[in-house]
Amino acid sequence: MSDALSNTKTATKIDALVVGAGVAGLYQLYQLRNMGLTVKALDTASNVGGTWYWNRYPGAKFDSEAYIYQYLFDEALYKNWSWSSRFPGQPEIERWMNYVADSLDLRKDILFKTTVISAHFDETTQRWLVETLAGQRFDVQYFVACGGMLSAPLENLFPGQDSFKGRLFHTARWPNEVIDFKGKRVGVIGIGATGIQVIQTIASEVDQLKVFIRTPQYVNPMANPSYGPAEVDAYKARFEELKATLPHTFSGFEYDFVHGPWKKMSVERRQEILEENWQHGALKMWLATCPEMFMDEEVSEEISEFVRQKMRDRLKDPHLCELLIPTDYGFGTHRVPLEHHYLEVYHRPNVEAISVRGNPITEIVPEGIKTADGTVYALDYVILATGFDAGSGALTRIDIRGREGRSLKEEWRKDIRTSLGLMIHGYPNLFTTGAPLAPSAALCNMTTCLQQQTEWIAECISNTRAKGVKVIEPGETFQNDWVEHHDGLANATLVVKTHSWYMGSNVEGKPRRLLSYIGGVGQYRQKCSEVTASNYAGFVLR
Ligand code: NA7
Repeated sequence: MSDALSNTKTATKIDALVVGAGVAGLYQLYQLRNMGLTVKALDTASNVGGTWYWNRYPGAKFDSEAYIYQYLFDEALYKNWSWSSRFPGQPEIERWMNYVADSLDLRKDILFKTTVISAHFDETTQRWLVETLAGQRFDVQYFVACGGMLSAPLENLFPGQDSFKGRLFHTARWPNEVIDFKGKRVGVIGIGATGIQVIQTIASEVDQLKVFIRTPQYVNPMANPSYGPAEVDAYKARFEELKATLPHTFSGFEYDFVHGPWKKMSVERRQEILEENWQHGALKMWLATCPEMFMDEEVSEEISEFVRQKMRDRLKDPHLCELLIPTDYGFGTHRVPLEHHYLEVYHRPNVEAISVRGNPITEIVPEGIKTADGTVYALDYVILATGFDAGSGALTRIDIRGREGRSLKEEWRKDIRTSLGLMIHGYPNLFTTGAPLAPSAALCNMTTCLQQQTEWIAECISNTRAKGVKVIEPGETFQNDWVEHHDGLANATLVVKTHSWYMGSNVEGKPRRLLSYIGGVGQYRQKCSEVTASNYAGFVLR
């Protein structure tokens, strides 16, 4: 333990500390406070929102239906908010998160502009000592990390970034100001869900847009109708139904696999289903066509080819098709972005798609982006839509030390292991949401899963306190069994063969493992409930 942390005299002593004031952190704070605990939430941001505070880049919006993304624990909270469309943009989502914080009177217990830098478990007191960047200290029984699955941006990727004469942005650290793109030469690196939203939004504004493409991306057009009073009333009337069904589907959305064995259906019927799901204009095509898409090479190829043809029909130009249509991995084996006229952007005369697959970006120079062949692309703005150190990054960017001084960062450098993504062996009373080995953002509608996880945590704390238990920690065997179960499911799928943040392969040196549980949201929930019902069998309670 550091000298600073060993000095507990100046530490604020409370029951629980929550990291993060996003979807998970807000609800976790609310629950723990309602249980009578003294609790504070800390956030680096200057306001609530988490993901929806940071990701204010042009075109940022939901890929989950708004009425599905809302919390379902409080009917009034749900019904007193109305969305303007099926997939609204970031400003509206940020307003909603502020509405939640105000409605639940959460602000009084949140410290903004406060970054947790370390959390050390003190074996003498059996409590966590948490320190912030500004030197504040907290002495807490429960350390609840709700820092987000996609919150540690990959910002410093290229040598020479500081030398760039123009402005350089990472999408997840977008400034809270209007950026004028008129007359600007802009380079975007990355075509994940984020890059696509940026590109389709700014293409018509900029003077020149250069898109640097390493891996082609399957896309699915978004249908985004506006909502008037009739539509709003209709989805609000489904509150009870949504509450009853969402937690039990494969992905926490309202749709699920319903068609039975894929190969038993006729080719015509399969095409009909694909067309229907395609026209649905949401993530249904990906998350509710058939489970075989994730397991069976033939089915994967059939569905991938359907999507490729849709893309060819729009792109037309063979060169663009070659650049932008994936051929070496299956549709849905990583996140499928929704888009709106994105492919058509490449037909604009001011837009150029540049493949950096065999000719990687080597550095950022004062004038712009330089590739391995020596070409310098002169730019005014560089936009890094380069993603995140997902799942583990929010936790390893904090110096977390468990029993016997073990370092989470060091341990996860070798192997990323958790128990249900909710706790970690060796780290008593550390609770996590959106962490590896739970469904999380990759394979779940985020709010469905975060509600379930924060409720499990609150119940665990309540149950153990009621029994006079001070400390709970998953046993090594429990954790090994969970990792084995998780890997068993993951390794039977095609997802583990595809490069992406899902596998941690977007971060150099990160151990490769499917970060999200692929057994389904319903099954995950059941397994968590079984642990609770068994009075935490396999966990050590002291
Ligand atoms: P993603 O999905 O991780 O996408 C990052 C993109 O950046 C992807 O196209 C990468 O190409 C590209 N990238 C990263 N590094 C480089 C370098 N060095 N050169 C060229 N291209 C690079 O992040 P997003 O922010 O779009 O989305 C993350 C999640 O947020 C998303 O899945 C949703 O759940 C919400 P690559 O594929 O690695 O070749």
